[in-house]
Amino acid sequence: QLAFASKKAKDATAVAEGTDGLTKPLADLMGNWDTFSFAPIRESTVSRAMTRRYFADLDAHAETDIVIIGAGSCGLSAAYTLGTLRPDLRITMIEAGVAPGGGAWLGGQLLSAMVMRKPADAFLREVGVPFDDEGDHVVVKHAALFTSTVLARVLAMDNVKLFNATAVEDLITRPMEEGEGEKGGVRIAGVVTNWTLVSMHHDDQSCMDPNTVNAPVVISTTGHDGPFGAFSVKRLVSMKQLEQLQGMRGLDMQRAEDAIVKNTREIVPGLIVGGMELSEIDGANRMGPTFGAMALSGVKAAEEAIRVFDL
Ligand code: AHZ
Repeated sequence: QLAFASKKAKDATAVAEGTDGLTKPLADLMGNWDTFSFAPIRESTVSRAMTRRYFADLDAHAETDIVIIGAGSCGLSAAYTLGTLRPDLRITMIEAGVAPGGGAWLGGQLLSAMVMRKPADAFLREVGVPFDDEGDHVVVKHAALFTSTVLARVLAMDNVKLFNATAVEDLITRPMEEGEGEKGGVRIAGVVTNWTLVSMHHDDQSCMDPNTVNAPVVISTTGHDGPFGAFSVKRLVSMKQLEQLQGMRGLDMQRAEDAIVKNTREIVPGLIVGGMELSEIDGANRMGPTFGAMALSGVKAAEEAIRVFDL
């Protein structure tokens, strides 16, 4: 204990001297709190700093290369892969929640650790998420470590913009061109968006018309059916592009994860579906708290998106 206490004291001195892994500017601040003051600012400067950037982003992303709907574990993995492989593409992520991450802030129930079956450890290595190797599977000590690391890597990319608290309310469609598919079929040409609070209040406020984002490729990863989930596939049924949804089946970890990765694909021209949203189309099992399929379905969705984009 004594040894530990004296190490802490030594560390504190080292920090003040800026020699303990902290940057010199931060170390210089420490111990000077009595004379401390922030640089001056006017409130309007803060407003303009935010509004100028947000509206410039809305302007730039009104025409984009790829839209990803949903920033859960699958959507984030798709964004990481796409953003890394194709820095030339403009990638627009739209997430209904204020907090991106979907169900991946906990490993399962209220438990922290996140399990991934091999070979999904390749994705963790790529992104730089540490894990315990347990043989056939690996364990990240906290799901939030996975989500925050992938999120940080994605948000740092110049070619990715995340619009959170923004819901996709509809899909933009065009009639399929000849030879593209069956008569009456559509291709997806973008998404219709609104701020989530607006979307949630269409019934008790007068309808506020939405905004649009044009894109030749959309990846939908909105999770299984729920208050917000399975958005695009449900819309495909209501616009008669899919006959019906098979509905997600009961839990079978072994089958579910393989099926989700294998079935990640373009469902109608221009729309790729990944993650648990897929289980609703195909009647695939759920896997419960194992996340390898979400990461690798995201990787496959990104690969598919590049293929479709390059056609
Ligand atoms: O907020 C949703 C979440 O963050 C978002 N989303 C849904 N509808 C949207 C819409 N517009 C914009 N209309 C929307 N965003 O999509 C995200 C979905 O994340 P998720 O974690 O629910 O789905 P996922 O497929 O990435 O991961 C599924 C994780 C699961 S569920 C499960 C089981 O039930 O057995 N097992 C696993 C591993």
